[in-house]
Amino acid sequence: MHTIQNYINGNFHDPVSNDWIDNYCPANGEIYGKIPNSSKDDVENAYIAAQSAFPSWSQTTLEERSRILIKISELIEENLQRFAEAESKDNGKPISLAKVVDIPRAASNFRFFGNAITQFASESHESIGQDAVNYTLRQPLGVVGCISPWNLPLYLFTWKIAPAIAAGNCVVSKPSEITPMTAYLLGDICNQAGLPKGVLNIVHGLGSTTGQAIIEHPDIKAISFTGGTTTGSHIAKVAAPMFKKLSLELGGKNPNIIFADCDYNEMLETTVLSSFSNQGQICLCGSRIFVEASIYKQFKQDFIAKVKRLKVGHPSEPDTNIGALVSKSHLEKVIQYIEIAKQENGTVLCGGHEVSVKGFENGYYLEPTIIEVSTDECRINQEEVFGPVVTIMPFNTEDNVLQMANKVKYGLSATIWTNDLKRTMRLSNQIQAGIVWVNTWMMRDLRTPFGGVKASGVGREGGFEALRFFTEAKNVCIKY
Ligand code: TXE
Repeated sequence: MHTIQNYINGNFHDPVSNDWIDNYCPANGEIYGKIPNSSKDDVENAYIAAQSAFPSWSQTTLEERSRILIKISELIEENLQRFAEAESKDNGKPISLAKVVDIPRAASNFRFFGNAITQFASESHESIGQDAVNYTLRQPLGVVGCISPWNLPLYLFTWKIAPAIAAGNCVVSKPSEITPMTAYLLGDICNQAGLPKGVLNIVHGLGSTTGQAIIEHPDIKAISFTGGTTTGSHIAKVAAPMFKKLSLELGGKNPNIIFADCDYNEMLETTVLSSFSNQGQICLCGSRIFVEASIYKQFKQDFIAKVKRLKVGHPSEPDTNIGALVSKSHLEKVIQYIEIAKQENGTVLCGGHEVSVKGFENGYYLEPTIIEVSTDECRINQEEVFGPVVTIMPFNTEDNVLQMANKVKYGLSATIWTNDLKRTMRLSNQIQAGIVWVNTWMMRDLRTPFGGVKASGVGREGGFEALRFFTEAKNVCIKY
């Protein structure tokens, strides 16, 4: 059993109230540790530490900030195995995935923003004929709040923290209570890298207690949040009357649109990944697959055959493709959606059942599941399941598939498979999404804007967008 503590002002602390919650291992369903359920008092202590660190950190040279961020990145890389094991144990994801995606990406986030801040520039406007010049200052906000989810724990936690710190802010952060471990380990790394005390504070606990205390705090100037749409909407209601800056990256129900003229084999390989990577628990997964009618039968046959070969197993086995879902309640939610689909006349083409992994019978395992639907309007096609479940259905025309692609409340990402350039341009322009991938999926360049439209959120992360979010623009006008 291990005990996770809050990281406040560079030190590790028990929660003031001595209130704890259990930490579960999804691979075997056992409690393997406890984490603080931090109260308002802990958040206040974190705030005070952050506020005290701000005057000095905001005046620290960009070179020095950059050096420290890059050092954090290097230390994460040096501890790759340890971090990957911790992430896999906490989340249930295959350790092989954590080693090549989650942890390297967390390191890249620090390296990227460590470099980006040295290139972040603002505008100057010469007011010709008025003997004046205007320039823009981009100043850090002060103390900001970062709240992250459980699906890509360290990856998404650092995606927020790195730009916040790089821009000169001090942070009160909360990882998901379901997957707190790697954020906890990060505290020690920050100390080793020489990050000054109080620049980053990590408080653990439930959304309704610790998270709520962060979003309600009157002096926390901005909230960067990734998580469910319902939670995002609640955060907006609480934070908006206090005029906090908000960046909300929420759910998705992303279309994967496959035309007959695509590179078939590449599409098939990638579609397996875009459907089931991380047990389908990525907001960018393509959970609604639309296939042009002329290749539908072939696709259905090949896709089922490939998915049946995926191995559901213990996350630490090197050949495991699908690990455990993150929690018992999440597993139950996903199973319930499969039942709803059946009631709505969906046909389960493969999967649909829990898996009992030998020796780990109480783990939260589920077969990768393909459901054929005859209408795009059923609940399984409209609501975010966030598990290893995709729907497939044929389409006849570009107009028809565009309409179906856009007829959901979400608008995070979309994938299009075609070799027709004009069609690519038409669809990319008209699809309601923040990110469109053509002939690929999840290819990321950290300079690009990242975020969604409609119920998938507001604001953009990534590159200079993130640095703009974490700074306030101030215009200075000088008459000479
Ligand atoms: O997320 P929550 P949940 C979707 C997915 C999933 C659903 C619910 O469909 O099934 O959301 O998941 C914190 N004030 N996504 O309930 O609650 C919480 O502690 C402040 C999509 O697990 O949104 C955690 O740190 N914070 C998604 C974070 O919010 C609060 C990733 C996210 O948890 C809070 C995860 C409050 N009142 C789930 N309540 C994506 N977009 O990638 C909760 N939190």
